[in-house]
Amino acid sequence: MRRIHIFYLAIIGSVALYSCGGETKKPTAAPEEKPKDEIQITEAEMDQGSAIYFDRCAGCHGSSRKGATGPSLLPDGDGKAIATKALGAQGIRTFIENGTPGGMPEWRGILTEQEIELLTRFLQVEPPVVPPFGIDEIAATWNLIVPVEGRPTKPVHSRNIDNYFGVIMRDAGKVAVIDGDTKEKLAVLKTGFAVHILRTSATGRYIYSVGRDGRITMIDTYTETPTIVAEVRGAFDARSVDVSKFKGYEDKYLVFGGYSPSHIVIFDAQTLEPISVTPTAGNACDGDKEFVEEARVASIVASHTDPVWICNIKERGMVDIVDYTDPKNPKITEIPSARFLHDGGWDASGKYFLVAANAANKIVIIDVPNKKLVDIVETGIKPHPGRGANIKNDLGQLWVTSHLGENKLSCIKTDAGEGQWTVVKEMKAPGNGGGALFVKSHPKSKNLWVDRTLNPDKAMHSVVDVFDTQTLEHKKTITMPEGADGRMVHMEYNKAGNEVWISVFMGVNSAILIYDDKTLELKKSIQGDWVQNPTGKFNIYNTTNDIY
Ligand code: DHE
Repeated sequence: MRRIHIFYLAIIGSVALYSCGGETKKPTAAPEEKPKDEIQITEAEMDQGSAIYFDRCAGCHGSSRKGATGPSLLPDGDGKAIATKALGAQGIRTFIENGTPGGMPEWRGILTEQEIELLTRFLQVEPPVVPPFGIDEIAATWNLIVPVEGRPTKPVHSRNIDNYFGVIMRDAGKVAVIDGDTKEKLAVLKTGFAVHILRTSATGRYIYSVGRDGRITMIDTYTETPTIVAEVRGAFDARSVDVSKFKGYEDKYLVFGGYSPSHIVIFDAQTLEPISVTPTAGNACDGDKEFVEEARVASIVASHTDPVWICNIKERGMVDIVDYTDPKNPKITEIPSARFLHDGGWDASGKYFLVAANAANKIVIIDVPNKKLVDIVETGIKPHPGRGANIKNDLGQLWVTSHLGENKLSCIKTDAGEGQWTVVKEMKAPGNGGGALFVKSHPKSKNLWVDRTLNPDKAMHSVVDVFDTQTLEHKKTITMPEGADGRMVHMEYNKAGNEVWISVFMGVNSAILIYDDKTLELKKSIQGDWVQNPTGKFNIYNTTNDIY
């Protein structure tokens, strides 16, 4: 086994083993002489390089650097992408500093000079190996802080839980719970490293967070102030989680998708005790041509119409429909689609799931009750919808996606009639370039909001654009107020659908901005030392009921 990643070490409590050359070596006091052309990197630098890579690069290039949305980054190449040793330090630096038109952000100004220099060496040596992390290792991390019988049976306060917002403070590894009615901060809870998304239980009582360290944290909203009642780690690296929402299974099971190791884990949703682990490695969607070991679980959604979750297996391009009626032995129906599956959401009927196959520039449409592929539709360069937005106008019921790789919003008609499952309208925001990550709307609103977070131009990434859902014309570009600084990211409506909450992150002054959805004027800016790099915001009612 080669050197083990610092994050893996933290969990398995192992001894650091390290060799760039491929053999197992224990670090010794006297460093070996290395040939002149061999990359010089110390063990401490390998650890730091792993940490930076894990945090910034693994999402697109794969935990084991074998490539996904971005190309592989292996010293000797993989036959598809250029070898990092051949690219050399200067070549690697050029990509890191400038990004690519295909959607890789420019990291100059985000990573320090020391971090960039280190990555240019780290990427030229062999990547670390992922140690096993199965049900026993998962169970060993399980921490039931408040057993079910120790929890209140109904809310012990009179607040409106439906309008609570869970807000991710990414770099702080915290989740803030804010009362959406009063805008008061109720709790700021230590969760996991770089929390990625939140989901709420079918009853709306619990909030579950999942972080880049694969840690799930369960928050109870019935207590006076929201409290952490259980936690567990499902993998070394993860992005998604959801709960059982079908009638009769409310708040019963939780599903977790591992990036590394790549597997689906089912937990008891009341306690987070692990029930089963199913590895996701297998053949890619285009037949038996390629066996994919690192088959990461990207977006997950829970069906309201059937006892199933939809788990998207990124590198394999497989949509897995996971039947949870027997959670120890879940029955999985695999639907081959396109690569690389990333983010997606429900159409307005809640019957069809639409997911971005970002490397193919396509949206995959699945008929969930009938467990079959409806269509695969070309939209634009690297679609990135988040969960998408459902709007209705003269063209019919539409599901909208934004794009990372170009300035385009695509509206796919989802209701029956002429043009169903085709792009019936495309829009552009003012200015050049893509970089959009999320779109959002609400059934009670006539607005469609889109961010441009990863656009390299500050004038673009510090604003969001609003379109009229009826005319599909651009209405307004919203700039952030004085005192806030950073990139605008991710919109979320309140329960009533008359306010939009937006995060300002990656800058000097983080903020949560609340806009009036009618006047498009700023109502409130939430700032303070507890507001640290906020990213996703999840209104309890909207998240529980998949309103977007
Ligand atoms: Fe995300 C959703 C993966 C970068 C903020 N992100 C998702 C989902 C996946 C994913 C698979 C869908 C979850 C679901 O619906 O079940 N994201 C990844 C990556 O692999 C990637 C590209 C790189 C990485 O290393 O993580 C990445 N994401 C980012 C960011 O840089 C963002 C802006 C800030 C951050 O957390 O680092 C970011 N991603 C989000 C948010 C959502 C999300 C806020 C949920 C959107 C929603 O409304 O559901």
